[in-house]
Amino acid sequence: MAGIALITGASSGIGRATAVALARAGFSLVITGRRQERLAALAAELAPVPVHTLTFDVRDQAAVEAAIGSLPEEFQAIDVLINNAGNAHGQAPIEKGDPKDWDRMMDGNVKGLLYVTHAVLPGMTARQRGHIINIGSIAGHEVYANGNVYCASKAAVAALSKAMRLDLLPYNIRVAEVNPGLVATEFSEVRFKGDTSRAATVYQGYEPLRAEDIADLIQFMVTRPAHVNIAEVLILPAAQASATLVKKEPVS
Ligand code: NDP
Ligand code: 8X3
Repeated sequence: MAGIALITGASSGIGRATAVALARAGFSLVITGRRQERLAALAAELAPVPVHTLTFDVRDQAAVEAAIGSLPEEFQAIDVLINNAGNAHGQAPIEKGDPKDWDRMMDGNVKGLLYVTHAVLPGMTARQRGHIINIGSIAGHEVYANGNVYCASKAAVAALSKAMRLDLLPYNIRVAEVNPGLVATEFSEVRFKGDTSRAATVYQGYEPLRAEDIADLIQFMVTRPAHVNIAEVLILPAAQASATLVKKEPVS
């Protein structure tokens, strides 16, 4: 067995694909999200790989602590933490933004990542080993118009990834940040609050990344020898050159 990996946001997109890839690579899994039925279906699909599901909202610190504290003994020694849960909510100029959306993004993408990390770290520091991969974004390194709070939340992930790498060095815990560009998942449906046709236009006229492309990268990163830390990666569709420059063909 390669170890135990806990993946947040495994009910969809990048987290789900990462669960599939790491199961194939020999990891036992703890998969988390709010949609229990999806997690249960994924666990059944991955059988006989040992998979434990945990249902919680990463914004609820008490729920995060209780869920991770409830892990059965055979899933407690987490080797790899993939801090993936997160979303954008809305895309509007700052003066028209909805503070409820701002809360969802800062509480989920930033504080949620911190809460999960806080719950997992005592075991990693005690064992003097671990590997944490934070899913940032190109948006955390390049602000774009109307991206304001989402970009800020991912800039915080970038700062926290660097800070965690410094602070956790004494414990032999590797910390890395993966920064995808455009990946076709449920991300835009969530951002545009269920407007599927608007969401679809984000991925039209070029070939976006697939969740499996990010999962491939993560699998590669977590299976490097213990002395190797691929600390920061920007991964883009070939048609994307920056947060806003995408070579699109006209859609007929
Ligand atoms: P999806 O919407 O497909 O998946 C998001 C996942 O996060 C779901 O499993 C969802 O689970 C979980 N999640 C969201 N909010 C919470 C919450 N409050 N509590 C618990 N779980 C939560 O999007 P992606 O797979 O694309 O997104 C995954 C990560 O990748 C995010 O951090 C996103 O910012 C980042 N990213 C995405 C890019 C893209 O273009 N798609 C590009 C760059 C980064 P559930 O709803 O069941 O709780
Ligand atoms: C998701 C990619 O460009 O929509 O982080 O911000 S983008």
